[in-house]
Amino acid sequence: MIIEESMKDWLDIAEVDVAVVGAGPSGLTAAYYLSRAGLKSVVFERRLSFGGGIGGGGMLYHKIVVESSANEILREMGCRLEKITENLYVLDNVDMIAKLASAAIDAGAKIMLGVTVEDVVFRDEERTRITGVVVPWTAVTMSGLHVDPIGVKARAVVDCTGHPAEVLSIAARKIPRLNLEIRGEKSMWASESERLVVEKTGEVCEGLWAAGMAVSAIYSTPRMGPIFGGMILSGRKVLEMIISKLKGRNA
Ligand code: 48H
Repeated sequence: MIIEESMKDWLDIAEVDVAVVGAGPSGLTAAYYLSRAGLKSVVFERRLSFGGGIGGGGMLYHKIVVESSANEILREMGCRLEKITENLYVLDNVDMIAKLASAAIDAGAKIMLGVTVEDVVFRDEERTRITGVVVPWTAVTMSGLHVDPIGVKARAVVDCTGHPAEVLSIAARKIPRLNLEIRGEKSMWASESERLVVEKTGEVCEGLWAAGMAVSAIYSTPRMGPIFGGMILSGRKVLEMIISKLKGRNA
């Protein structure tokens, strides 16, 4: 029964509208909005848990800070926030992890744990286009066994892997025609970073999008420390952009 039901899910996600890589704050928010908008979405998460950097709070203290612009979104997803100053709200890391994941799952997103995205699928057309991701089990990657992975087709792939921007880095290294360079984030400047990470969220090359800290890594914007509002707003923005892109492609 476990195998049969799991296989049904794998068959279902063999081809999706959007493959989100990473179940941190930006990935879970993106998955929530994408699924709510009716797009078939899957989140591949390397670890056996979701939340990404949320669990570490601020230097392991368990409170998370967000700006008022993200407060509404987090409330909508069920989080309990406390207003501290005119523009800043705090909440518990575990509250945020649980509610973000729950909201994304209830909206219809499939979150697959223990699956690492180790490559992308591409096509060289007029422009190079990313058409999916390549996934082994994380356990296989860790064991070093030679097991060839499978490809999952996606109309859009969103890199939500945080600081290392893993999917973008792979594409940059293995598809030189894309001319991508991952220079990494700059040192800390919180307010500027929060603004830029949202402003620069979007499609990096045909079919491959960036949200969250991956945006910071590719555009070399400053880091913000444990302020998570930009991650949430970035996750929502990517949905709006993907919808208008996919609609345009269908038209
Ligand atoms: C499958 C993968 C892979 C892979 C990684 O790090 P995250 O929390 O990412 P964001 O961008 O949603 O949030 C960033 C935030 O947590 C943070 O670090 C901030 C705000 N820092 C500021 C500062 O100044 O330090 O989550 C990424 C998730 C993790 O769960 C990884 O395990 C997962 O992606 N992941 N999953 N395949 N190749 N790479």
